[in-house]
Amino acid sequence: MKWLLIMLIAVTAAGAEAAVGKPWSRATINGAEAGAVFAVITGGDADDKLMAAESTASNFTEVHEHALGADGVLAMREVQGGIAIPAKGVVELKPRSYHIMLIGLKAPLIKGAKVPVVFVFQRAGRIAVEAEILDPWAMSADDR
Ligand SMILES: [Cu+2]
Repeated sequence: MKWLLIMLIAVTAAGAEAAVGKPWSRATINGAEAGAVFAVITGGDADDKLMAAESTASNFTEVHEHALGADGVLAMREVQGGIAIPAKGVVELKPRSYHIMLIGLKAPLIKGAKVPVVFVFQRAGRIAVEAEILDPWAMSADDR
């Protein structure tokens, strides 16, 4: 009983860390060699940052954002310095916004299958998830 109490106190003291919910991706079509992964990230008790992502499904994995380029065209690019995850906040990775880019897919993403992704946070560390692969035109985790 005593050790349990000590463990509970330790967990409480450590506080809640950022979490990755509802990870999803889109099936690739026509042999596309890139894919995107989306999710809802909820902040922990302290500010955090999503620094990077990794996946065994692609040769390169980057954290991307959509932003207006100098030419006025909305384009995606790698996020510099990570995505801020405010304490208790919610940051959604979604189409036309932040996303994890899988570059150089080793195999097509098939609807109904799952793709492994590791989210790397400054505080929360590495969080491994399996993103569900939805329709190629899905716009949210609820599109099936
Ligand atoms: Cu991208």
